[in-house]
Amino acid sequence: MSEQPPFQRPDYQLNGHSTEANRALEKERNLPLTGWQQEVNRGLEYGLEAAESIRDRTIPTFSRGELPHYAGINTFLKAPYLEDVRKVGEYDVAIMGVPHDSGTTYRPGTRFGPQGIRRISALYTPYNFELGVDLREQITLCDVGDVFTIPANNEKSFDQISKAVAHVFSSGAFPIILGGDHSIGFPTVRGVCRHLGDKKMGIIHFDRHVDTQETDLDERMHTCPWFHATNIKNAPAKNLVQLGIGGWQVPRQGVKVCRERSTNILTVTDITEMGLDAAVDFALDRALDGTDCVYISFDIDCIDAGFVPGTGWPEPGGLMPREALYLLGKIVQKAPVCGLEVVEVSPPYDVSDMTSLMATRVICDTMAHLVVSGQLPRQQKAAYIHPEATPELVSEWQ
Ligand SMILES: [Mn+2]
Repeated sequence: MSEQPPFQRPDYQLNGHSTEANRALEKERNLPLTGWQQEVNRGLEYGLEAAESIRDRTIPTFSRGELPHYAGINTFLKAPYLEDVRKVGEYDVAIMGVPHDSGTTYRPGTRFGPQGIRRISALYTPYNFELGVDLREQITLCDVGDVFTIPANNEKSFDQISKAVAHVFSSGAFPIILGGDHSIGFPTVRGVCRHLGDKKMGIIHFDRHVDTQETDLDERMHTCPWFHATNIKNAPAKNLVQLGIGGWQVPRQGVKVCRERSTNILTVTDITEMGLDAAVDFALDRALDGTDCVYISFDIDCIDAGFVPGTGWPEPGGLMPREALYLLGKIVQKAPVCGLEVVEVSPPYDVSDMTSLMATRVICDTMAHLVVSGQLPRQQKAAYIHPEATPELVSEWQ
């Protein structure tokens, strides 16, 4: 019998570069543990030292931080709940819920979206392996709770939402909005635009649906946000980029508006055939043409329905989660982003919280890419934030 040759360790160097995993191992080395230590100290102070049988003396008697993941009060990522919203400007990022689903035209439940997303966000640590980001160490995050929306009244809810978003945005904190159905896309954009002065935003819209018709069922429903948002002078329709559109749920009235206003649509096939990087370039080229920042509106139904059953209008054939996260990450890294909303998560239709988890992933990835690209933490307010609120220049809708 011939002897077994000695085991040769395979060389995982790819084209002369180390693997992503190897780079990740190195990145972690440089992350501090200051925030973690502060959390431990606070836990021991507020939550009492643990019983004597507990050997790990960083553990308090009452859970007061990240651990255990199944314990505690669920703000987003267990960030501090900011009861006094006047202090929101002291944070880099503010999470706000918009529990509004009166704009829904099929199955409801997105009023529970903020609750569902916050609940499953407890599963996450603040650290991402590949990106080498630890949010607890690198940014300050708060959860301002929910906007007081008015059930069965879209217009009053819109006014509340715009006022809330304008408050957070003008404070300098980066606004992250947990929907809610997509009708909130109009008042969120309106809220940001109030503090853009003469600056402009492009909207990058992930969705299977165009959401561009003027009315639906005689009201401004979740099929209508971009018709009204792009009537605002700070948010031109030519800078609206719509990624993932297609299938059997795109109303023809909306298609007509996209044609008339020359919005920029890529279908799922467009994106996969041109390639993800080319799709990112297309989106940035259109969204940043003559504008100062980009607002991201992420409808969870842009992802194939098999991955996101908990949504109002599920549609097969959408983006794969990896594709959507790749597009999002590259866009956030390359564009000045002024805000993010994640909409259409409907926990009553969800399975194992997987749709809410996808929303959590979108939010955490966005924050991490904002850190990687140097947009967070902010050293000062972004230049496009105008301190004074501008009166609405769009005619009243009746
Ligand atoms: Mn949609």
